[in-house]
Amino acid sequence: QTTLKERVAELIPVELEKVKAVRAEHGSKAFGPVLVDQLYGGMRGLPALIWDGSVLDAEEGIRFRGKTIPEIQDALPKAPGGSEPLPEGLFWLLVTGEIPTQEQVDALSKDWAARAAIPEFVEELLDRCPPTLHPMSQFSLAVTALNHDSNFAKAYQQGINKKEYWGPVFEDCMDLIAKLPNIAGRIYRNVYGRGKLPAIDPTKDYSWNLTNLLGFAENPAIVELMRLYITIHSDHEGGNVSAHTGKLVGSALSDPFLAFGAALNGLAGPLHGLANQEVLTWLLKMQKAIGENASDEAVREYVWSTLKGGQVVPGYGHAVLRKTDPRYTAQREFALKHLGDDPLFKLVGQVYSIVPDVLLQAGKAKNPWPNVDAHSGVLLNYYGLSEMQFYTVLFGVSRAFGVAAQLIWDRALGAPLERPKSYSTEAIAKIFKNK
Ligand code: FAM
Repeated sequence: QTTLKERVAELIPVELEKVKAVRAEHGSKAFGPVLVDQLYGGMRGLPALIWDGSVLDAEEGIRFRGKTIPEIQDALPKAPGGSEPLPEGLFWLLVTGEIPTQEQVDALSKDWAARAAIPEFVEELLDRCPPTLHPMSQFSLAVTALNHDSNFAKAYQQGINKKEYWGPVFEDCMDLIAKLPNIAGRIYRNVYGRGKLPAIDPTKDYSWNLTNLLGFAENPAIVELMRLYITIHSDHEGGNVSAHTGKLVGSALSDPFLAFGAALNGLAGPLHGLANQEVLTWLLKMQKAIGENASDEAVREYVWSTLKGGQVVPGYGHAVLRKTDPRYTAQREFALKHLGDDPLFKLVGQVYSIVPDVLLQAGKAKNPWPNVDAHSGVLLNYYGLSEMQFYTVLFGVSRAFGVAAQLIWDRALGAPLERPKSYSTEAIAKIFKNK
């Protein structure tokens, strides 16, 4: 059985040749004009990055190495008796572009279980955090502290040939992913008083161990949800805040722990990963205001009051998508199978039938449809994981898969330091005065 590292080593020379050929043929060609508005408007649509792991189509949604979510649900190996893909297989696909065998996936589960322990000083760092420190701040603090044992940082200090960078970065990325369940589990148990962490079970897959560390693994349905959850939150092409931050910081040759710690701080933003938490907060506030089983009219009124209050409706809209997020649809299908007539699930459906029309009438949002966050909290809450301030930590565990895959390939392909040009408004006015 070829290991993941062996497969990557085989693929790198092939990929280097491919990139060289594409740049030789197209390197000096232009995409088209960059508009002044793009400099003020968050670079929407600006061609600026390369990433092969996933590509986002505004109409169709995400494709992981060319495959849609239903296609990977079909193709990727599953747990015995399970129907959701194992995230270990998704990581193999993101990194290699190939579907792994069950044995290769099982080998990843074992490798990550073997690497899962975190340093004692990091445990103590987390134990010192007040429960009032947001779980995402604790998460990025612990991940940054893992820099202490970074293979890449050590190799760089000892003098490593840049052609070899990808090796220690690969090791750091495997350690990073492997150590997140113990970090997430410790934060959850510290903040919500859930007692001592169980040991990692080396015979179980990543999602089972993560769910067990949180204290929910006795219910196989939530372990299946965790497999789906980690798979669909992993990567969303290269330009979203967390993926792009990881890439940018990694381009300075900060090791994967520093790069992913930075990515987590971006994910902690309410317009990005924190929407995961905000959606349930908003739904519960709405229920408190207009009661359970409220009429469509009452829900519509409440949505309007959110907008009139100058706030966003969390879980709706997207910077690229212009249709319902297939990550929302995948969660809805899971809910239809498992959640039946859960009142919050029904409320999510009712909100889905009302919000897009209101956003269209309000006339500002370019995408009135739900994104990945509109559904995720309701699923976790149904299984008893009701602490919504923790939800984005789970999003972060998953996003490590995409950020890590990019960091391996960026170093393998020699991606240079990222340094776009900034302008002053005064300069803009001068440059374009007579144009
Ligand atoms: N509710 C209210 N207003 C919204 C909106 C929403 N759901 N989505 C967009 N708008 C507004 C937006 O704030 C902007 O208003 P201003 O001109 O006053 O600034 C206007 O519509 C045009 O924005 P846009 O071009 O349609 O969207 P952007 O590309 O600027 O922003 C999002 C994209 C995701 C930040 C935006 O849709 C939003 O704030 N959504 C709610 C928060 C959320 O669910 N974020 C999670 C996104 C998810 F993909 C993730 O990263 N996990």
